[in-house]
Amino acid sequence: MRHVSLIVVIGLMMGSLQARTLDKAPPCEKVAYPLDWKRHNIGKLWLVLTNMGTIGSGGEAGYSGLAAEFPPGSLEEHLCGAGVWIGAIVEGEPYVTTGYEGWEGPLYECYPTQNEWDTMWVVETADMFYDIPYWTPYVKVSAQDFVTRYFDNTRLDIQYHHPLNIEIIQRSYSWGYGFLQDFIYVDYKIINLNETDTLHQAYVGFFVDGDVGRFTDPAAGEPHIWEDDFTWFDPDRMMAVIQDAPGGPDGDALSPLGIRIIQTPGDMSQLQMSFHWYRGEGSPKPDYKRYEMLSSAVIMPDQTPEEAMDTRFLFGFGPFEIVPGDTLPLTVAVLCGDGIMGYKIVCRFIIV
Ligand SMILES: [Ca+2]
Ligand SMILES: [Ca+2]
Ligand SMILES: [Ca+2]
Repeated sequence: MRHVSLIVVIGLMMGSLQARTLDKAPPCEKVAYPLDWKRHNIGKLWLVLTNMGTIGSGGEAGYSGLAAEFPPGSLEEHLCGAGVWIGAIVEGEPYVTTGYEGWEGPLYECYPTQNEWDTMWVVETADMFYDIPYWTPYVKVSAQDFVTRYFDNTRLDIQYHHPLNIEIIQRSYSWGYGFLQDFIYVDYKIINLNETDTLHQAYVGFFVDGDVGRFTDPAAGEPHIWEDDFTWFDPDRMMAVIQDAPGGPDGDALSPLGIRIIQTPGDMSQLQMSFHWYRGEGSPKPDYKRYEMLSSAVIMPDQTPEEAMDTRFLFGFGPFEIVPGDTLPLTVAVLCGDGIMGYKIVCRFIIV
């Protein structure tokens, strides 16, 4: 469930106003940043992504509606909001860039540039040439590719935000047949833009505030689907999952939602993973606490259905060393399935 502090809202408004004042030079009345969202709608998981590092949470990019509906038309929601986090040690200090954080804020720390083409590119036709300035020529890989990029140093007016100086190129892709319909792959290329600073002991994380259940009235938020969810971790599959408990205000949801590591550089069996679940009030802040959680190597015991609540989790993995100019590439999958058995079958077939 969303919780936005007034201070953060005012801060964002002021940031936006300042940015607009500075943005008088460009020829047309464009917005300060070309924030954008797109929704995968070719398979059974209709998932929204943005050019801000968020998964599902498209509010600032102008999206309102279901964030992760499975199956289409069911009104079964799975996400309040999620986002990629990158933490690293720079000159001895830990910093974390948060694509989305749903409670303490800053809610968003990643933005595209002001170039009008820095929106989300939709690539659905094989024989077209897509002149994506930072990825050309672009060759499509699925039935529906979305390509975008953002930076953690576009906006320097975000309170409490200390940029790592990274660029992230993001590509999500999906298909519309067989078990491939049940998940979306997301590639990230995390580029260290610093001239001299290596990002030491870097960890990547996914913060997921899942709200899982079937709405009757999504606009009114009825019923309160978020009140009876629980999270669990599968270390063998390198996957963190949120699931609806049976009964409760929203009855029985069909599908859980999981985030699974598919590919990283190096020996994946040596990855150090962490998994924490908590209520909104338990959200880590400031950056050094976020970094501690990302890098802790602690796997909390699974939450039981009896412990179901409005829960959220942080799933971290690393470490990586990213030298100046270098790129850390990785791939995750966002998964749903036809019931918990269907979900486990999808996990068995997914390509790792
Ligand atoms: Ca629920
Ligand atoms: Ca339920
Ligand atoms: Ca939740």
